[in-house]
Amino acid sequence: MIERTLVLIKPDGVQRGLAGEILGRFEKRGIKIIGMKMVHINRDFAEKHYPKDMAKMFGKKTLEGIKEFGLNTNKSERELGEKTWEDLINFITESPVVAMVLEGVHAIKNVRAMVGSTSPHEALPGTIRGDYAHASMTYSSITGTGGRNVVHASASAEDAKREIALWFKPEELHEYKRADEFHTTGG
Ligand code: FUP
Repeated sequence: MIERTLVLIKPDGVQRGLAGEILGRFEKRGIKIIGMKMVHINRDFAEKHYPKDMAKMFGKKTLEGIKEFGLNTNKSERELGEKTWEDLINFITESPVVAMVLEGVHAIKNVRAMVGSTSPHEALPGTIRGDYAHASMTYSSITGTGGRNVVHASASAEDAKREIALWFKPEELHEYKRADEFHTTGG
């Protein structure tokens, strides 16, 4: 039940000076940081983290958002998706991110819950995205600003495995005991 998950403090989070605040939230919850580094990734690497086939899903979501907010577009679902994906790649490569591997009981689900919904306008107060961002993904798609939702967290066990292997070498992950482990995980 002890899981590992990948978290990124995205360029907006780092530029806004939120890195300490964000990683403090995980630390205080008893979730252990077992790897951490600052990296300025290039486009090749970004395309591995966010594969181009995501554009299809972005196109569908963007079109749904445009309809939901009573707006119109003359662009196709495909055009919208590809543009949103390009904006995301530009955003994630614009400046360094803080990458970390977190470990804890049901860490994948727990961390996702702390991060909140993908679109900050739907993220609940108390979550990271709900406390530090507010613009919708539809707004970022229309304005071309990239999905500035402060953090990334692996969505499933399969994603966590793939993403940890992409971002960290085995020797960059560490084993150590936290002083409060007896209380947080019985360790
Ligand atoms: P999440 O699992 O919360 O990271 O969300 P997704 O996998 O659905 O999307 C990955 C990233 O793409 C999000 F963090 C933000 C960005 N995104 C957009 O920029 N526009 C969209 O319409 C949807 C997602």
